[in-house]
Amino acid sequence: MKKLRFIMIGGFLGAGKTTTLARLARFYLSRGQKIGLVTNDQAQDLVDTTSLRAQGFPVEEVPGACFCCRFGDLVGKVEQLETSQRPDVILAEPVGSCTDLVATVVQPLKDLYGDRFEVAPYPVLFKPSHGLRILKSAPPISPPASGGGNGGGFSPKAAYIFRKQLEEADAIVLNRIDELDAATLAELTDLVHAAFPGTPLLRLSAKTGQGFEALTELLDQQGNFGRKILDIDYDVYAEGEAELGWLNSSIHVTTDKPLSIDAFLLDLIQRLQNALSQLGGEVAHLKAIALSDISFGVANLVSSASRIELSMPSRCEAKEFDLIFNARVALDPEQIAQQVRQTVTTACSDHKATPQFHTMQSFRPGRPQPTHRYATAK
Ligand SMILES: Nc1nc2c(ncn2[C@@H]2O[C@H](COP(=O)(O)OP(=O)(O)OP(=O)(O)O)[C@@H](O)[C@H]2O)c(=O)[nH]1
Ligand SMILES: [Mg+2]
Repeated sequence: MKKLRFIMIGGFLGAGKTTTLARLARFYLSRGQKIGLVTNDQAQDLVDTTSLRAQGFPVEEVPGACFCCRFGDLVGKVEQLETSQRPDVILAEPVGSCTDLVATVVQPLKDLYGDRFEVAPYPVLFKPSHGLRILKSAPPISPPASGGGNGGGFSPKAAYIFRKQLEEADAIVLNRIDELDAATLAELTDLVHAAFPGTPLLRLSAKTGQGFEALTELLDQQGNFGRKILDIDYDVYAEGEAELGWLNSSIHVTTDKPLSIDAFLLDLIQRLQNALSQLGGEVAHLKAIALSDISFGVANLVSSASRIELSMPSRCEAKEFDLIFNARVALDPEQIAQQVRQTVTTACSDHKATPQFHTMQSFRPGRPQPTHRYATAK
């Protein structure tokens, strides 16, 4: 029986994983292969699951904790996709604050399910907006002492996660090259080579497709990949993750007159960017999807200093839509929840709309407790 190809794309929050997976999904479909996607988050109401489904892809979600802590659920969701889609390729997106995935996901998949799954090389996306600042700062004493140092807007412990994610990659994929000038690209290339010597570096724009062929060639490779077991301090990892406030919320919005979904989304994220920057919380990723009967739109902000992007314009007006909102910000989750509630309420009022809050979960991610952890590579 032909084995199912399992592809996981890592990278920090907002690095471009979902954009890359959607491009890969379209690529494999165009090659005549069937696909299934698995998303993952600390909680339910995930923008990525909704947006990938809205794009027409078959998606299963593992909510509640990262793949490593819900390994059985990950396998269960892959099996569900096997039954419903008969896929040739599974595309999986781990939580962007999660690391140690080689020891806790890749190795167990190879060892326990090697007769059924064929695990592809593990690429990790590099996010320039935070990565440049993190790699430019002095290399951390590993693990970092609390306080001091430059975490690229985050604490040194959150920056520790960023570095560890790249350390376990079979290849580092420098994303967003469409936005980088030649000097920055050269600087980032040097910084990555210096920090992770020996790891192949690919350059990609998940948005435009530039450099995409090198990624698909890498993912097609056979060989003994996924063997970089991290030397990692779980206390620092857990503390770094817990410094990020998490919020997932779903809201139903109604108006008397049709409202431009795109203008509303942009305005909402803009207001939140302003409110959060006043509180001093570095944004890892703010994302919102609005779904009406006829279309959907997605807006994103990937760092406090970045420009807001309408990554998927809806180009429609609607009198009613569902809004799913996800925030990952280095701030007290209670404060994020308060800001989101207040901002959605005032934005709706200014747009003569009425919000109905269905769910709002805000928390700090709990300590990762992997189902399996392989200390050495098989
Ligand atoms: N300019 C540019 N923008 C990109 C590129 N790749 C992703 N983006 C944008 O970056 C934002 C975040 O992309 P996502 O694919 O959602 O990132 P992610 O890693 O899945 O984020 P999380 O799931 O929250 O960790 C979106 O606005 C994308 O449109 C790229 O190559 N170039
Ligand atoms: Mg994503």
